[in-house]
Amino acid sequence: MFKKILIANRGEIALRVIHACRELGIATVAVHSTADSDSLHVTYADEGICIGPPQSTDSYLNLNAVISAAEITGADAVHPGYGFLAEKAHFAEVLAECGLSWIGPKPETIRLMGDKAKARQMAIKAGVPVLMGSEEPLDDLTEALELASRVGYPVILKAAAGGGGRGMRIVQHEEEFEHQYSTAANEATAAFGDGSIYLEKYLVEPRHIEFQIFGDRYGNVIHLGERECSIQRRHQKLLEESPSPALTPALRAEMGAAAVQLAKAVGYENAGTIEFLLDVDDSFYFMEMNTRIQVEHPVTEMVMGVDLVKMQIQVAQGEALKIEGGFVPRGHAIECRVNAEDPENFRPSPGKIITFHPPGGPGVRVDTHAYEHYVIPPFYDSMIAKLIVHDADRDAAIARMSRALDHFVIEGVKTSIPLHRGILQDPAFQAGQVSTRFMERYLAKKPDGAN
Ligand code: MV4
Repeated sequence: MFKKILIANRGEIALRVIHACRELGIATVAVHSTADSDSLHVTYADEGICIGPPQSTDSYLNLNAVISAAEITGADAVHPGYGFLAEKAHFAEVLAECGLSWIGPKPETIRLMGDKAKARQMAIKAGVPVLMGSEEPLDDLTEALELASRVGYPVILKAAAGGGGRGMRIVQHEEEFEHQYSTAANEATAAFGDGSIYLEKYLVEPRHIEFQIFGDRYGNVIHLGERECSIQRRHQKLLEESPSPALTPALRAEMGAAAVQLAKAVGYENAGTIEFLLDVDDSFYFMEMNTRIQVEHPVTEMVMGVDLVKMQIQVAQGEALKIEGGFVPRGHAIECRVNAEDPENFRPSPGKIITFHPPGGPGVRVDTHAYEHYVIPPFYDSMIAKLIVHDADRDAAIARMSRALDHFVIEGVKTSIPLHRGILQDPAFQAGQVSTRFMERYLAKKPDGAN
């Protein structure tokens, strides 16, 4: 059993992990940059240790500094949160060499699923549907052109080392293929040091639906339902909900079984997410797997009545998943990501928070590291809070979220709260008619951003 966990992260997720550790009776070590000395994750942890200057490459991404902090403080395990070192297979390997436990999937699984072309191959092998496209990375223009015409335009070129929207190129017509192909390969080499690209049929207006999966070291794998994540802008999610208004119980069962099948095929341990694209005709296709706890995990926690971070720690300690009785979804949950940014142009709005009154009441949860007089440093992500609500059904959850947003007072910095208010009032959103194109359409209708 773990006695002390080092949290290799900052912000709300570092606090979230501290809450889980405290409830399990496990001591915590916070690491922080010099810009985060006054951060709540440092205050709430049992110990805090500075690991470097503000730039994350010199602190939160500096694996030597993080591992030294774990050794100095006598931690026996590391929780990476999301972002930073969460999907760095090498970091997990070095921890093992130092005799430290890693709260996450096996390094080889992280590496395998981090290669998006290999992940696609694994999905094919596991019998999980993928879009028409290449089974191997493309290595020759003529061959790629031939494949594209067989698949039919539009097609999408994706970097194997990309993911989450990085390193993608859409090709509408054959005439632009050669240009897009060489641009994609060059960009992938420049950005990732790996020019491998693969090709898929491009779906014009899908939904992004992801399944929460969980595995233990005894081969048990379960899914905990899905999250509807179609409301994004520039591949940054803004609002997520569970369940998806698009899924029938039958489709959920089918997609959930596919997700579990793939996770089992790769021997998955700990928390993970299988992302699907859902087409307008209800056909679904594997897109990517994320080998970490995600920002939007609370909507699953609210609907399923579980603590995913505690579960992560328990399975990393060698406990078996508790699956007797199964997991029964209840009601509907929505999460709004509150970013310190200008809702008109989405530019970051760091600085000092003058007033901070989070909402409360039944079915309202606020995951945040912010507080009155907190100074948001300019070096990191602009997300300062996650507002999550739960209620009996989708309409009730929307009403509860609208009320909670109205009662969330933040002064001193600009936030995305007005944008969320606007989204919740949108007729298409209220009808559950969302797709990856939703924000594009919404912002075209409301050029002022919201209100
Ligand atoms: C796609 C797609 C359509 N067809 N692949 C974006 C993030 C990365 N995980 C893959 N992405 C997409 N892949 C095919 N074959 C559309 C997207 C996509 C998208 C996906 C989810 C949420 C928002 C999106 C916005 C634009 C494009």
